Amino acid sequence: MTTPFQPVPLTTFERLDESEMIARARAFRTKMQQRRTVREYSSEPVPDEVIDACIEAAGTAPNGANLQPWHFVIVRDPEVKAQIREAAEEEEQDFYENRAPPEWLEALAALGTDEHKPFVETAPVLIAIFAESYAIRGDAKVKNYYVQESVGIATGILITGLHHAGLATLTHTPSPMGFLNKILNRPKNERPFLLLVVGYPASDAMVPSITKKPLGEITTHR
Ligand code: IYR
Repeated sequence: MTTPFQPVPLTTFERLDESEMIARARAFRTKMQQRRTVREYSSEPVPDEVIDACIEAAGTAPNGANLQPWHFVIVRDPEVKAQIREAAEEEEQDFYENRAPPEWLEALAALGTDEHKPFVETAPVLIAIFAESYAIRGDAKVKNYYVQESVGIATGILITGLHHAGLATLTHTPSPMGFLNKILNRPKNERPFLLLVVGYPASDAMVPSITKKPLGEITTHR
């Protein structure tokens, strides 16, 4: 069953003056330069409306064949957070003690991360992001395309939206993350992509002293 191509006029594109474009791009850059990954959270609750609107924004992401291969589980229940923390710390302990090669630990040294993940319980919201490797329609498996790219772009929009709305985030990637399917009761066509920790920073939150590569280092003109 193929859906026919039925184009409609583009009505939402906003053409701006060049000066306005430059001003907006620079203001956006400044805003994004203020984003920091936060590992110390206040337990203060955050508005549901903010989370919902940002997830709806994430759901606008360009994606393979518009199949929208993502699912977001919003976790607020302290008991579920505790289960996730326990499972994540178990994997992380094995990672830091046994599985991580020395060069990986060396690359992480400047971030000060370790196997302890108190933020999983402290932060008011966790968003577990799942990538649908395939969809299920009736009894049939339907293939999805560019799943990693699609979910990665959606996640970027989500992180940007939450930052823009005044919340801090942490992209947590306990590895492997299969425990999220069990705890959150998600089907096996969904693979855990990332656990996004969301909330307000603790009043005394500290962040690593790191910098971003300058423009000249991340670009080439041809
Ligand atoms: N998943 C581990 C290790 C870790 C890996 C990378 I790459 C980071 O940028 C940060 C942490 C952890 O969450 O501690």
